[in-house]
Amino acid sequence: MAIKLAIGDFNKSSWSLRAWLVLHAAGVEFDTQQVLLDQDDTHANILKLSPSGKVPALQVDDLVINDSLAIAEYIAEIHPQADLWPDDRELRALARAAAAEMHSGFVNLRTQMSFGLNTGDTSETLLDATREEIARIFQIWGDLRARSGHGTYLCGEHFGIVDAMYAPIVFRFRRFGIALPAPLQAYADAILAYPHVRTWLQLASTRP
Ligand SMILES: N[C@@H](CCC(=O)N[C@@H](CS)C(=O)NCC(=O)O)C(=O)O
Repeated sequence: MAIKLAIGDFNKSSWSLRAWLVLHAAGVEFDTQQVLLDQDDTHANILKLSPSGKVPALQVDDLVINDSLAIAEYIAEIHPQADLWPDDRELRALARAAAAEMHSGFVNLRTQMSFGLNTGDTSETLLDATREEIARIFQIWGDLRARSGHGTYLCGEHFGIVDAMYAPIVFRFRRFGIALPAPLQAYADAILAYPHVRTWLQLASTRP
């Protein structure tokens, strides 16, 4: 089986990071094909790899799956041993809801707090709507962690899809100097220490 993941720039493409993390968390061997974003030919180049004109896109032989969450679900199905969703049905439902809320929501936060891997001290005044979304993310993280026994990650000791979906938020909080309640800061630190996140950061330091 030939598996290839089309991604954007390491320091710009938060959706690519999510899919890339899920593949690594499941131990999938794959090639990465990078398309630079914000170039004159970006759209044409992505269309050669992704019918939606967006990255990430996963190619498995002649199957092309666009969209980070669809890729994550596909990988979870073919690698059940990777435990990408929690075993407990209720916790799994809440983890899926949290992943879906990230995927479809937080528009103000995503617009105002652009993704980036630097620790920049961006001092922009955040809109109330953005602050409300930050509070909602604290609530989601706190609730999942409380329900799963306050482990290292959102649903226990296992890095899963829900963690991959929120990993770019950790970077945004770091970049914009958002103060987190102590237990959530510990979670953010665990994400930053997660080996595959560190690999992404290393790759980002040598590539666009
Ligand atoms: N809902 C999609 C969003 C994908 C997306 O917006 N990707 C951006 C990069 S982070 C993109 O492909 N931008 C290219 C462009 O707009 O030209 C997903 O979850 O994969």
